[in-house]
Amino acid sequence: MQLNKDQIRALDQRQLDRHHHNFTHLSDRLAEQGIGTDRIVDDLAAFQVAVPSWALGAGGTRFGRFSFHGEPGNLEQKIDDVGILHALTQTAGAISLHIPWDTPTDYAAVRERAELHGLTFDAINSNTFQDQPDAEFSYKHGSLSATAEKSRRQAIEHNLEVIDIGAKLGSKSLTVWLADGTNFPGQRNFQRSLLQTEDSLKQIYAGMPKDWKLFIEYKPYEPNFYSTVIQDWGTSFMLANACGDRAFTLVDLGHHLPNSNIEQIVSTLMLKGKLGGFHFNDSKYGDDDLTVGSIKPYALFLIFNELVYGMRNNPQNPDLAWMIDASHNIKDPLEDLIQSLEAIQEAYAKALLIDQDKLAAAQRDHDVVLAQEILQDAYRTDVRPLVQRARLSRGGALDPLRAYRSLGVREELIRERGKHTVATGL
Ligand SMILES: [Mn+2]
Repeated sequence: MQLNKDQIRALDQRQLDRHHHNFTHLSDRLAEQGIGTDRIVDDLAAFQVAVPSWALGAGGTRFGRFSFHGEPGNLEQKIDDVGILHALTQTAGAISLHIPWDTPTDYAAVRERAELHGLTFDAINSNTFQDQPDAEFSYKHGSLSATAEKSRRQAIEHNLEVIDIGAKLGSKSLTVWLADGTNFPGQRNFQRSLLQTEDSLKQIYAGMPKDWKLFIEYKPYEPNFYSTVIQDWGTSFMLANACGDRAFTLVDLGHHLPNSNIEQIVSTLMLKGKLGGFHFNDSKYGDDDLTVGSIKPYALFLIFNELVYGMRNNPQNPDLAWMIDASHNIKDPLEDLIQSLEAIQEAYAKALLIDQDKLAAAQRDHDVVLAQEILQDAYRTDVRPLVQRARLSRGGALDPLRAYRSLGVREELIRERGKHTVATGL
């Protein structure tokens, strides 16, 4: 299924007057504060977030999985789903593949399908957190950190193979997330595990094409509950430094202990030029993988404030690879992703409203109250007309969720694919 711009434009006609009214009202108000909207709209229109191939079906927990009808049954259909998201939102211009769940069989066909939807292939993801049916050696006791040389070798080879697959699709980066860790004190030696991991990552890094980047993701716990080999940003940062200039830390919003100051982590990494990728989601307790902005929208805004500051002031940091890493247990995955994309754009727009010069002056004057007011004034602004204008400028829908429903996308997908398809993934 593919949506075309005419369908979307026709749907938007009735809402256009209201949008113009709201946009004019907001830009007049912002102009009074000396804030121009042109650049903000351009920045929003240029902001593209990758959708992972494993997030298009129903997610699950270890207790169960409730299938969603019309799920994509193969990689081509997953690309179609991201194409639908991109047509509506104009913000999901890339897909991030997971190997082996989505190993292409016909590369030319897969590339062509993505091109048809205007999609590129972003960071590719390896998987050493579960054993594959045809695997010779097990990852039960670790992969890149494994004491068993054969398991470790297999994990390194797998990552090198993932790089080859990504290269054939036009990806330029590999994301490594390790489940390696222990459940009980004494189970393994911390230093040996870390050294093995560093050595494995260096071998993978050496196997990347020269224009590729390596993203090292961290997570404090789960699936192991006593220790994780790469448990925090410091460990990831250290490993990235050990690998070289093209290795970076990847921040996943859900991969922190409760109340961690993620905006400060982002700030430090960008200062050091080592923030490579960013995974969006939201959480209440742990790695809950909930819809972006559904639980802590103010924290998301504060993180975006640091990201915007870094993007403007830290040329030493590369352009970031943005991705939504969420799981959709009870909502239609496409509706959930539309909500996430909207939340990301809103938080970004609000951060772009912050007058950084005024903020710097307030900080210099130790005017704590004013500094807080500057942030909160931006946060309290209803920026949706700006986000709409950015989407409109690229041919997206004014209201993607409404368009998704009134175009009957899910119904059409169920007609095409049937009720009982199950997408590979988490
Ligand atoms: Mn992630």
